[in-house]
Amino acid sequence: MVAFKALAAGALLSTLAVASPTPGSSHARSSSSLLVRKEWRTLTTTEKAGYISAVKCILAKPALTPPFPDSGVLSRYDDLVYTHIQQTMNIHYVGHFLAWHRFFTATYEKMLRDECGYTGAQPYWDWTLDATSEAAFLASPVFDPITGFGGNGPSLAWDPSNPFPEVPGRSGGGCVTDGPWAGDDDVVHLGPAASVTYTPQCLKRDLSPYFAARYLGMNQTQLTLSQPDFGWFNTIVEGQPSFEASGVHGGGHYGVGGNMGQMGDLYTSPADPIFHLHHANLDRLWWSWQSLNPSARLTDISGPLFLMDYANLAGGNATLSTPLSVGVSAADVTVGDVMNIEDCGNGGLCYTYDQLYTLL
Ligand SMILES: [Cu+2]
Repeated sequence: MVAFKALAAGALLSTLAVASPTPGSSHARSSSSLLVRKEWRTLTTTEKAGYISAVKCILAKPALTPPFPDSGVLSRYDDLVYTHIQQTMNIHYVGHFLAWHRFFTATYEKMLRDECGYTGAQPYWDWTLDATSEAAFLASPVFDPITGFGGNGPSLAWDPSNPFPEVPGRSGGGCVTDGPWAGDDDVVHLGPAASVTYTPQCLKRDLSPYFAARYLGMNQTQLTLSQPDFGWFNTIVEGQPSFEASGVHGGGHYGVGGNMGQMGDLYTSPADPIFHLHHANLDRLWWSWQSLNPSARLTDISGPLFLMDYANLAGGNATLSTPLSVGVSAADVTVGDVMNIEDCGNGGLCYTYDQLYTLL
């Protein structure tokens, strides 16, 4: 087990600090066309409804992935879940983890806009606002039954013979009982785990307010933001594959998905629409970190090409030339293509955030 040099350093402060977006570089950019991503709770009720109805639309649009026997890839939404499942072992615990997920959620945002008439930007979920206590987490606006994504599933016991360790503090596990997908037994078609054959499932959540409060607070966020280079930044975001040493990435996945919810499934996690709000905030945290020193950090990338290959025994490190693919939903790009979110040049991502994290 690696001892993180940074774990001793964190200044534990709990107030949210924000700043205006910092222009990233001199790339061609038209500020009028930059999409500005906002925090979920700051959207109007109408904007929230517009987003959720676009998600429902993309869940219903026919897939583009070529059919295969017993395919569970039925919708455009499934196209993205499918490519995430197929690439799971190549896009986590690697140097291009954040770049791939940045591209993934930007592709989803583009699909909602281009294919479902959504006019806003991808919202983010600033979990530091909710991880102040277990009760505050449970009361998060993202779980609102009317204006959010619904809440927890009913509590199901954990089978002690399951070899996978139990997520500490998990409290649900069943089908969500309120919100836009309550009562729908066929909202998820893929998984569990790496299964890609059609398996109709409800949306499940297994909230752990304990886990969320432990790993999604401002202290953990500040610890992440204070890292000196990309290698350390990415290492602290991802944390260790242990419930005793998570980072903010696992904090959101296991805080929402526990063991039995889709968000806690490394492969199928994008099946829960909250995935993209969580990953938008991870992306915002990376952009906040980049914006603290753009001249160095718009090109700073490192970390293994292969899963947890930190000693480079299987291969080299990710570079700006490392290719990224999200399957049928977008043309392939490279890590270098997604380093600057405010790049509105040819094929650039061309979005930004209304507020960034700052070092406290
Ligand atoms: Cu992922």
